[in-house]
Amino acid sequence: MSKNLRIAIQKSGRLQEKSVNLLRECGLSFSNSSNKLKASSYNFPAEILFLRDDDIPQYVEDCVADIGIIGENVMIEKGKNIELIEKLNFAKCRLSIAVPKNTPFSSMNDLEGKRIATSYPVIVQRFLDEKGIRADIHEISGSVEIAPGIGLAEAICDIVSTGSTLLSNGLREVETVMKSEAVLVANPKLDEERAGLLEKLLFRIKSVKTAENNKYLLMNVPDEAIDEITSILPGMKSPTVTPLNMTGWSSLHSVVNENDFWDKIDQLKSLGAQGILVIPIEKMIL
Ligand code: PRT
Ligand code: ZN
Repeated sequence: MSKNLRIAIQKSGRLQEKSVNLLRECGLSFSNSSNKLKASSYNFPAEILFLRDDDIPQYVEDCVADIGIIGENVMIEKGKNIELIEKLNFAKCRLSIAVPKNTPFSSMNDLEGKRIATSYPVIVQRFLDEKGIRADIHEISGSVEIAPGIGLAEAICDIVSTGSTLLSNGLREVETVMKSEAVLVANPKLDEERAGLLEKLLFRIKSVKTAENNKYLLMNVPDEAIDEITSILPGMKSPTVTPLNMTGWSSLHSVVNENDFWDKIDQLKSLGAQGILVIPIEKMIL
């Protein structure tokens, strides 16, 4: 009997929806009802396991799941024997040290001998060791941001994304310990069949990621500007140019990266491009 790739994703929480969407964009269809523990994909040999994110590293190490999607912070904190396969570009955040907003802070040395509340004791301890600082780590599992207010700690180390939780609790971010995003992890010893399935899925994930980072551009350009526009919009090979039913004008199609998107648009406008349409790309196979 041929094997399934067992994929562990978060059952509910911040990673859930995007993990499901990513797998669906990779062409896996499966039912996603919140009370289920697992679901089979109808059209790809995969089984999706819905778990708490904290448990995923252990399950992947133990071969209960072959691969999983978790935050990099959880991957590092758990320290299991699992492999980081691909960063996934969502659930971006950072793990930061914060102190009450009126507490003076000039460097981590100010935390020598102090108490730091966190849900990430391993990562914080490693960070303190690197800096040569001795502090007491108080592990708490939730609502870390209230620790200084109730006298449990002088500082905290927690996940920050917009910063509004810190702000509303009268805290100030003073040091970034690590950056994190969702990552695909795998058991390092997958058998050949499952490693092949992972390879196939990874190819699809990369196509989805590339597509997300690129836009399809369509515009009308004066013929005399085509050469210059081609040089700033190389596209995947070179742009497609077709004549318009109007002398001196053509339609030009190309692909542009999200990172320098607005710069390119400014350049195109100054070269006389008109009627620029920007279209999302669903998949991009390079
Ligand atoms: O139930 P389960 O154990 O599966 O879920 P969980 O409650 O442990 O995790 P969940 O769903 O909260 O987060 C899953 C992962 O999302 C984390 O491990 C991070 O990798 C990532 N992530 C991204 C975040 C955030 N952004 C985030 N903002 N995780 C938590 N937060 C919390 C943070 O703890 C703090 O309370 O949001 C608050 C800060 O947000 P801002 O926007 O106010 O700064
Ligand atoms: Zn969790």
